[in-house]
Amino acid sequence: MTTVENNAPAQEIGRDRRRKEDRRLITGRTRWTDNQVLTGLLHISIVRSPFAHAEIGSIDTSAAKQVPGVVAVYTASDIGADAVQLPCAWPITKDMKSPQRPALAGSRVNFAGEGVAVVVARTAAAAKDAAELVEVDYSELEPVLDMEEALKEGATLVHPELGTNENAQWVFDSGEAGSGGSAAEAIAAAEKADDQVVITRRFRQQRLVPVFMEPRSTVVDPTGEQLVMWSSTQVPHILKTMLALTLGLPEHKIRVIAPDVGGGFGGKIAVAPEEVVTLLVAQKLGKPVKWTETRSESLLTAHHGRDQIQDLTVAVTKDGVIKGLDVKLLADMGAYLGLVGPGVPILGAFMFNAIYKIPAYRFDCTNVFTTKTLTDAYRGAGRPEATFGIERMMDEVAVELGIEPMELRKRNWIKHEEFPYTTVSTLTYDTGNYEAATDQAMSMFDYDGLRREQEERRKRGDVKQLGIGISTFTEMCGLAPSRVLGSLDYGAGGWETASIRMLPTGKAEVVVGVSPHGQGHETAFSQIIADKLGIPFDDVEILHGDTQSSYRGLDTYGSRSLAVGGIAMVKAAEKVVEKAKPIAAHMLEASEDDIEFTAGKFSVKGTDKGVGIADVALAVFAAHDYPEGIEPDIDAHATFDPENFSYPHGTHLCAVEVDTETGFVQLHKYVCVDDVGTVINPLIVEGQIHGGLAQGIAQALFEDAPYDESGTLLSGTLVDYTLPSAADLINFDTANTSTPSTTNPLGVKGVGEAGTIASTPAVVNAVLDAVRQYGVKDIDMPTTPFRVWTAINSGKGTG
Ligand code: MCN
Repeated sequence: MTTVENNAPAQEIGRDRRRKEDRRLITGRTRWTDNQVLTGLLHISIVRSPFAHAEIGSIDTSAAKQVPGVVAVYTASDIGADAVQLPCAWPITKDMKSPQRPALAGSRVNFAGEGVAVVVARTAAAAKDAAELVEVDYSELEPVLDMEEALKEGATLVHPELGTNENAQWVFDSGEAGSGGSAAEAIAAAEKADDQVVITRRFRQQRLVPVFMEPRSTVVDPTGEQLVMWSSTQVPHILKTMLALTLGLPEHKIRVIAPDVGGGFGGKIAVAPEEVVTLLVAQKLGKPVKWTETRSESLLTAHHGRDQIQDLTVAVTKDGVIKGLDVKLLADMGAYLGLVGPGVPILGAFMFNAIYKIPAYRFDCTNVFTTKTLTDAYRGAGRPEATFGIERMMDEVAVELGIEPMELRKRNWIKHEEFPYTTVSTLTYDTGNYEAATDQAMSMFDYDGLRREQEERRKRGDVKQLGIGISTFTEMCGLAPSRVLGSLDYGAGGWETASIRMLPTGKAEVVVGVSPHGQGHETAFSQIIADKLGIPFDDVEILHGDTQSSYRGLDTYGSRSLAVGGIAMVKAAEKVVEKAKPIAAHMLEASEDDIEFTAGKFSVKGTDKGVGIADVALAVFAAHDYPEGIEPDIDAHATFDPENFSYPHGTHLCAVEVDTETGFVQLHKYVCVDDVGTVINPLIVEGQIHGGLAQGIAQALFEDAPYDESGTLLSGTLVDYTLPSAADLINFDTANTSTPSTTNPLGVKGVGEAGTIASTPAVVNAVLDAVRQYGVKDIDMPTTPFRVWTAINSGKGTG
């Protein structure tokens, strides 16, 4: 891969630019939220419950108040934190049960780690020391830990006032929707037919923690005309509006700044209780206040991801053609509802049918409250879970029917000539070519060669057995379209905005509504603007993450920033050119109809007369001589709301070596070929895929956030939560095919979640492929050496 240095001439789109933001990000020259220093800044530490479920009796703050440097100690009611209702923006059904979620618990705690009091001090260290001295009198209640038990009659209730532990049930039935047949009928028919079988499997999605590099941090300054909040958030715009709605503050008096943010992976899509507590304390004292979490606090209280039980049933002909799919999910919400938590499993409803032509489909999801940390979006949100379910199932069907697993997939997938294709779950996939991506992946992987090697190792009875795993995937991303999200009862639209400010010297400031937390937006977006305005890459500045300069936006998640925000930029650039054209014509003393714009230059057709866009920007600034009836202004603003999602897809192939004596799984080879439509920056796309793969593989092999029987999180440190390092992974062989999206003018599809989605089932399928010969049927994730060893030795598996 070649890398060009900055300042090279256009064509920028498609070029491997090194990320211009990285110098500042990795050399400490940036300002993270925790680096904000304000005069008189106070620090807070939150006192957290060690119990999963308990009544709060008295709280004794006297010892904490004696610690030198402590300014105040507040319980929930002292600052009104118990009366707050933190928002959930995705009420998935009209009668969804929604408990009150306070910023600090007043009378009862519902998960270990929930805040009950806050210490304010002159230093962060004093606040932490004093927090340990706050005495809380708890009366323990029974924890609620198991989703199936929680739904039984007579179960202890997390929120007794709701009368149930069920948050909501959400059902899609293609028979009723008219997008396919009845899955129940297809399954009943298959049970009777000689040439069909019915296969049922249960899979578990363990709990994961979106471990971002920069822990969450918030600074609130209430001393100016506006209340200013800096926060390491993914959603500064949503946060601002939600703070106004939740706390009854005038929205125009709030400014939220997300400075450089060190990772989010969905974990910073929130209106966090700690953000609200920091604000309430700052308001109470009239002083700037900072909260920065410790790593353990982060693992315990920042929202978790996944945590589902999936029951899948397929009806399939004996030659491998799927006739019907029934999916029943239980999704653990934890103790409260996060910003979009209830909707996360529902996103999966549209993806269980994946790239396959499934004629009948039913999806039935029940969200359940337990006394655990709440769950919400984690990279892929709903789509990795669905992809795992269907891709594990495809392998199970292949084994049952004795059909080669890739061949089985081919018998069911949508062929490239069938696009656009409307699926059984009602989405219309605009473009894709599963055959092309798969052919390339198979040849890069040397699939046949590895199958031969696998056979030889089996025959020899090697200690290290080879397993080969396949996963294909597609995902709906680029969240938007507002109309579709609206039909899902999602509380916000899905549009995105961009403004271009042309400076007198011909440079462009581009203000965007999305904001990065590691995705390289400043580089990729500069490439787009450089091409569209025909100005040098280095002449573009991307401004983001401050609701004062970017007053309208819906932020970054769902791999939407390019496919939605990037298009708003293109539209704004087109408007700049449109506005500049009459002025250029005037400067060139030509008719506007005779002017054409190419590579940054307005020229008179058929002549060599022309002016650059920078000349027009200067003329507009000087504004001595411009056409009648035209404003001296070529700045532009645009909003884009696509009609459809974008649908990246790919084929991932994984080979693992399983040590049959120890159960240790070593990655042997990993190939993925992804189709993300037009690629703006191949280097960034590759980086996104690599990061996604690391997280998806980590779910398969390493990460887990389990609770003990008292409701205590067992992975509250990075010693216990097994985040993989580079040493645990291998070099990935990645490549792209491209079928440009027709839902946006750049033809792009999102990439931010792609790697995470397909990699988990590819790895688990590979592990099982290695050990099925010992009678193993399934192994729960993560497939740790202990689980693999136990499965091999019991011949049953742990699933
Ligand atoms: N890109 C491109 N060509 C394409 C698609 C994307 O050049 N065809 C570039 C984009 O210009 C952008 C990057 O790839 O610089 C990712 O783009 P996109 O797919 O639009 O995703 P978003 O920018 O909206 O990022 C969100 C996505 C999500 S949902 C999670 S979770 C995630 C992810 O991005 N969290 C991340 N990637 C992450 N990367 C880092 N380093 N840290 C996180 O927390």
